[in-house]
Amino acid sequence: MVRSAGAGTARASAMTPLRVAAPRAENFSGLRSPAVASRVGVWLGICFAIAFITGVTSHYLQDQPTWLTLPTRPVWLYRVNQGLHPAAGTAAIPLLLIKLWSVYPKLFAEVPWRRFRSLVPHLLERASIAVLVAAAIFQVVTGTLNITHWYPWEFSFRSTHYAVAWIAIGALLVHIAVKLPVIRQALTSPIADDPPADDVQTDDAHEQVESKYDASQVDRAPSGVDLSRRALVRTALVAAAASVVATAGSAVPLLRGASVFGVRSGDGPQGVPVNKTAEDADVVAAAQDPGYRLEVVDGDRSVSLRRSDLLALPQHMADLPIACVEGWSANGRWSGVRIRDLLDLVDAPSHARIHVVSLQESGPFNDSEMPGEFTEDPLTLLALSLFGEPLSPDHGYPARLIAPARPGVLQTKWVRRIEVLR
Ligand SMILES: Nc1nc2c(c(=O)[nH]1)N[C@H]1C(S)=C(S)[C@@H](COP(=O)(O)O)O[C@H]1N2
Ligand SMILES: [Mo]
Repeated sequence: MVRSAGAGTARASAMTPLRVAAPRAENFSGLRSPAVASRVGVWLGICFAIAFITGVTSHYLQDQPTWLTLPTRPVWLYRVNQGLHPAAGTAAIPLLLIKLWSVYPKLFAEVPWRRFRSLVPHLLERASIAVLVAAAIFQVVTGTLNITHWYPWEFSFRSTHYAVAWIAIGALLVHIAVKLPVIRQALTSPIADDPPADDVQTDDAHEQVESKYDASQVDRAPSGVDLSRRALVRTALVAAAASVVATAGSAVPLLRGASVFGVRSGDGPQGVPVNKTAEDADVVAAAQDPGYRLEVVDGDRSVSLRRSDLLALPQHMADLPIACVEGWSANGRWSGVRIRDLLDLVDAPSHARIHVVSLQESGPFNDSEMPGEFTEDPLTLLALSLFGEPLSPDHGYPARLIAPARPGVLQTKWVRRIEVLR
């Protein structure tokens, strides 16, 4: 919108005919301000808090330390946790870009070299922000690439992403503590009434700017193009919401049609996505072998069962999701034998912890452990079928583990051995 010279208020300009003008660099400079940085920062902080809490939760649910009794209800616990985690990280991407854009001139702020008392806090603040920005970028980049299964690095994704999360959250808390006075001031005054950040170099300068500053000039751009801070913050939030909608269909069936960047949503045999196919896992022949036997072992007691023996045991049904650590998830209607019933065949004690081994010979997820709270649960099955049909090879034929509220990586496919741990 172009405003004729001297048009006083936004209301007046709204009545002038629309003409298109490209924004110029100086149109943006008034948009940079603590007002924008802290409002976008609040939302960014919320995203990082959600990503951190769900990330740490996922870490413990996957690690299953023996000192922790894990929840087995609600059955969708991990599905929701792991749907939120990448959604929060994805929403953070546009917010982070706008936040960095709005504060980067501070990089060029004057360093108070001669005033030692200001110098030390100044440099410490710069260092903490450098750590925060580096850690934040590292987290969204590695997280996004992990979802797409692209690993252009040597390090372990999971342990590095986890370690850097603590660095990021620590640096974020330091940043919030240091900035609290500025944040409080910026959030409690109207968005337009804040001096542009470009002019603010030191705290002393801040005061000078404020005194000579005319707030009414700032919520609109100086030379004609109508860009307001309010619109910028709104745009940041819309962009964040759009990124969530574009990806969250992997976990939220209602959004599937809209999720153009969603990975593995609803495709795959039997309507459930697959990360590792039978072919990738090199189990095609072993899974179809008529000599297949499931071994259940507790010390020197053991049983060996064909698939037909498993089908002859009492069958139970469970509606449980597969929820991958990458964020995609899907419900399945599984049926098969209760793990507890299998453990009874070898007189395993109640709440036995077990080790489950796949026909798959190599790969990080070819075995898993299951703590007692899951082995005792009536919904924990050695599944033989999905939606009323025998498991497809990609979903773990002849038999796979399925238990409530658990990360997908622990739902071992192509199970050949269940061993009680002592
Ligand atoms: N043996 C074996 N089981 C496995 C895996 C694997 O690579 N090998 N992948 C796991 C992961 S990461 C997930 S998310 C689920 C996916 O199950 P689905 O392919 O039936 O959807 O299987 C799990 N079980
Ligand atoms: Mo997974």
